[in-house]
Amino acid sequence: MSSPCRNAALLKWVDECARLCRPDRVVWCDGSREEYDRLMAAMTASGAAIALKKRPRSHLFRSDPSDVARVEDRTFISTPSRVEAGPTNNWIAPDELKGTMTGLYRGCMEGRTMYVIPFSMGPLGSPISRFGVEITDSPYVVCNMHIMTRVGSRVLEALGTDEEFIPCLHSIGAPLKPGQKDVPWPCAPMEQKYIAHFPEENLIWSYGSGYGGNALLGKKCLALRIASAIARREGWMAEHMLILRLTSPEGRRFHITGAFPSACGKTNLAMIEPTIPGWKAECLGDDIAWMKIGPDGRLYALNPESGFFGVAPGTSYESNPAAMGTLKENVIFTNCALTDEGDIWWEGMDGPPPAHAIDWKGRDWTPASPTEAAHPNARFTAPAAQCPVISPDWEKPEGVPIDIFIFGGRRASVAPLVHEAYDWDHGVFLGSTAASETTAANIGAVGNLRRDPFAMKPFCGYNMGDYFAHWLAMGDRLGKNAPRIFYVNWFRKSPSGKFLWPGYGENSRVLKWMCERVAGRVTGRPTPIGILPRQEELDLQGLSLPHDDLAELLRVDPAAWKAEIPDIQKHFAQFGDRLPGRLAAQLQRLRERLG
Ligand code: GTP
Ligand code: SPV
Ligand code: MN
Repeated sequence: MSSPCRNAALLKWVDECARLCRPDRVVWCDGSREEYDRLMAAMTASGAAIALKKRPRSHLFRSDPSDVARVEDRTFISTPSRVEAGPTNNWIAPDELKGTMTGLYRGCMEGRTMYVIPFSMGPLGSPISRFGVEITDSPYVVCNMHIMTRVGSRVLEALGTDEEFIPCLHSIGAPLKPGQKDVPWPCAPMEQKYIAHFPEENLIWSYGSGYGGNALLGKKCLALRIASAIARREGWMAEHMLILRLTSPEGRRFHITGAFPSACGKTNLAMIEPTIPGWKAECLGDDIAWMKIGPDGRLYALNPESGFFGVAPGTSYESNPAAMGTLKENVIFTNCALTDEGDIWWEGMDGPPPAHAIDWKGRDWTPASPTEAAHPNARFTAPAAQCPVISPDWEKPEGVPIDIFIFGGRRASVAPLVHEAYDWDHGVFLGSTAASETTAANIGAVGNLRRDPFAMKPFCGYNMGDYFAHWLAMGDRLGKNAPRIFYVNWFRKSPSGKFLWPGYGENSRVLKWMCERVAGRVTGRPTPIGILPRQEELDLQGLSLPHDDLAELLRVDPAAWKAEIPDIQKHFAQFGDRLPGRLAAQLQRLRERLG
């Protein structure tokens, strides 16, 4: 094994992993275009990938039908004591989990290649960035990492002889016996899948899945679960947030981050094309924000990723033209349908559905078929730099100063279109009690309302009660520089089940109201749950919205909110003495305001 690496700890770790996993060979990834093309060509030749005739350098993959999304039930925060992981995380003691997983890793790469991927989360040279190294036996993961992170020789150079990195060990868990034929998407059965985090030693071990956040370990594992634990220790924030710059007709810039649960609209809002005249939007990130307090006392946000791993179904020129513009070339599509012309398709794309396609399971499909052509969690992996509305400042090493935080979720009733928190503590209360219907981004039931605090339930690497306290402490440090906090719900439905709000580009109308609140131009109207827009404060010019729908979107029903209180109480109770008293006080104040 010849290696271009001079980092002693990295060499030692790679050697240990190779001895344990016993791959046929070890390859150090250089992150080059040639490497990507070589791996894609090999996967196309083997039948794992399909080269798309209609999109240059783009490929379609079909996963195993059992391996289509994150697996929250198989995701673990392995701290020495259960209480450090907290009530919202699965926990197994580190010794036990390492024992089990070492057993699984033994010989797990036989017949395969072990790839070593040195990567940076955040641009090289940024004080906010961190290095990771992923070891994987999946060439699909290597190509995705090329797009989602900064991979390669420059990182290895920066790692020098002794720079720190976060080790991320991944295996699909499907060794090949001599002569055994491979399948297009090898993976292990559900009960052998483990997505494990050891925050005390900044270590990630993932086994058995090749899909998305289970396998691209820079993303949820490093940039959220491990980074959130580091951020708490070091006094910064790692959040499941988009980053957006909005410029008013007068040229005033507002930087906005938004935390919505998985498949609840971050990518769409991040790439918004405002429908109101004169307002301009630029995208700085669609899934993760790392935020630090700058020398001027403001909070600066940077997207640690370099690509989008976005939900495909529902993406169209109508709903998200910038995403469609991003997808013209150099894209990996996973679990989309294949058209007879050699292009991809999914439900909700512009125009009529194709008369015939091959569905995500590789079967013939027509519009008359009883099942969807694309899996609901079908995704695209595309370079952020290709996005037509990417901000020229998206890789600015120090990030951008945040004015507005948005929380929200998918809720058919109760939560109005928008409300603003009275102050920081109230905003943290809104984030900590956020509720949303579950989506196909996780394997499990879809449409179940659950509390997903700060959209971080699946991604917080430590006790969520302590995470709430960390948010309060950050607010104390930020003081008057703290971003204003809003809560939105694009998903309120009529009794007949229709979305009341048109969403997408029209969400700019709500963003405009937020900016005008920050600029002190509108007063809003106080309600028991927070400040709502007066009807005349929402710019609805050019939008034909039935008056009754608008009234319903802005309605606060005290009875419905009173009915929420026992559930919030139960939600808070699970944190025991880790729940900050300031949040219990906020619940009490909500109760009093509701009368
Ligand atoms: P993750 O990548 O899983 O973290 O998700 P995300 O938050 O980036 O979600 P995304 O923007 O990809 O949206 C997921 C789904 O919500 C898609 O099917 C969208 O079409 C739909 N969606 C997004 N924004 C809106 C909106 O404003 N209104 C409605 N009705 N649907 C929306
Ligand atoms: C999410 O589920 O929030 C995602 C997709 O962004 S994954 O990377 O698979 O977690
Ligand atoms: Mn996400």
